[in-house]
Amino acid sequence: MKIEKIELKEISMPLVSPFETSFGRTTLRRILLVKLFSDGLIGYGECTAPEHPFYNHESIDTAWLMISEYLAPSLIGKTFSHPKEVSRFFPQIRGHNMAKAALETAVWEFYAKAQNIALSKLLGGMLKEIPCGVSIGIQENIASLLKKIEKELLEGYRRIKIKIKPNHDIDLIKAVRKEFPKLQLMVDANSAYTLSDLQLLKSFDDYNLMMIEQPLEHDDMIDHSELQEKINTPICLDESILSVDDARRALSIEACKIINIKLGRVGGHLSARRIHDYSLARNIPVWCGGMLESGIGRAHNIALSSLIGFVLPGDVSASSRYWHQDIVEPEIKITSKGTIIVPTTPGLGFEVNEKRINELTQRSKRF
Ligand code: OSB
Ligand code: MG
Repeated sequence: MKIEKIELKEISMPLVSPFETSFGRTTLRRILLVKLFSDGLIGYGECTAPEHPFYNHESIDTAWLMISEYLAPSLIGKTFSHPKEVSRFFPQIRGHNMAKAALETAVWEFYAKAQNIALSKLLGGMLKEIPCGVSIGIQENIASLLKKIEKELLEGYRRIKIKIKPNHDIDLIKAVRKEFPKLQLMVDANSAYTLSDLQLLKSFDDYNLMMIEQPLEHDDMIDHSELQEKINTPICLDESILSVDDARRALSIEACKIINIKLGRVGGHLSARRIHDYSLARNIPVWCGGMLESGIGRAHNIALSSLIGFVLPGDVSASSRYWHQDIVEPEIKITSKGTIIVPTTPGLGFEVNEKRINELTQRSKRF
């Protein structure tokens, strides 16, 4: 299979409601889309890099640069027999996994279409529907957080994740727990704490949290290991895990008990599947994280989540939570059981609305 042409587009999509984490607030998503052409087929990928380099070192602008200057040119005209080979064609660039994943995932989608099978099937996914949770950003006050949780539970979501940061933590946890004693609840700090917050983090143990996601520095497994030894709440690593080697290192020092797998952060489907397989073999539960994706990235997340190790509900939820109108059809919906049905049609299993994409396009480039 020869990659004949690559198209890169930046689209701009306003979020239905702003999303706030410990590192900032997003109201408008700038999203980079990749379209690969070969043998009359198209493969779609999405770059999950955010607008600013606050979650990790990448931003949409660094990804645009990496893809245009290094990654896309290295793939043009190359022939491959399986998407596993894609990274071999990339130049030796350190990091920039989200930029790489945009292309890598597009190749998988494209290959699934060429084989006339669903991407989930190509990846080896067995689950027919996936359990879904929601990630709720930092709200104005506790009352609006409780209201939002109630609404999501009515929609059918099975687990609620709330974002916390210093001075926006224990009071929220207490209030949510009091209102919803049986709720599957977890918190995500996005690296907002240090070991000096040990007493506070230890106090979370009283609230039966499923896990605390990335409490400490994005690149510090040693401190997470020390923290995990001292608290009962399982630690889930997000930012710290960029590869299966990171997963191996983290588990070898018990820096976490759960791993959040994000396609962009780990560099694509091959790496995501390796982390999944490694964790599964060690009875470490994994779940699929989200980066406020459009329908294309979301559909990739659904396919990934069909692997059997994804036993915990992911941050993969319905299009309507993010967008007034998504760029795929039909929109991604959840069932009354709080699941998403894994599509069985070839590739991503959703139609891409090119007309809508064109309306949203801010810049584009062809290779
Ligand atoms: O840490 O999981 C995170 C969004 C942007 C950056 C980081 C994170 C998130 C989310 C949202 O939690 C997940 C989603 O709903 O897509
Ligand atoms: Mg997170």
